[in-house]
Amino acid sequence: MERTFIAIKPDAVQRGLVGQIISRFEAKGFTLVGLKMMMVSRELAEKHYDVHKERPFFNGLVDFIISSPIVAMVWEGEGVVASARKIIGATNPLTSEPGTIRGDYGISIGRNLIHGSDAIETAQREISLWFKEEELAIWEPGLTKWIVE
Ligand code: DAT
Ligand code: MG
Repeated sequence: MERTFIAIKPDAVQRGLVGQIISRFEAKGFTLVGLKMMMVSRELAEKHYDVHKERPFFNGLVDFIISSPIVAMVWEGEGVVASARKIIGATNPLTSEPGTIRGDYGISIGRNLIHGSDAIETAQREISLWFKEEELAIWEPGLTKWIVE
């Protein structure tokens, strides 16, 4: 089953948006299989954002991610990688559609509330970077037959 890595960033945790953000993925019908609140080490943040290491915003981004706790999650479901990106919205919250998380709650690209893997291969890399296999729950919600035909 397809899985994606989602992180609620420090700004959203500080603003008390954890519950509302988790609710959106639950309400959509995806399954939560991993969840932990944590302070992120600089090493992990740098590995996670490795593709951006040459970009001018890299150091500020890493400083931001390690500045305060985040909530790391793994969500499961058919098409979850692309669908979660739509639920999250465009990178710059000023251009994200209303109805998306970034479109509803943000105005600044450097405070865009949430991370979601951008492709299936990226999701696999990120899930194994952030979670040990035994931290993930393998379960099928009883509601699945009412959500997936
Ligand atoms: P996304 O998080 O939508 O996948 P990304 O992978 O291009 O976006 O960039 C990772 C994060 O880096 C993004 O969520 C916020 C930050 N970022 C991206 N572009 C930026 C910019 N031009 N200025 C400041 N921060 C930026
Ligand atoms: Mg990205």
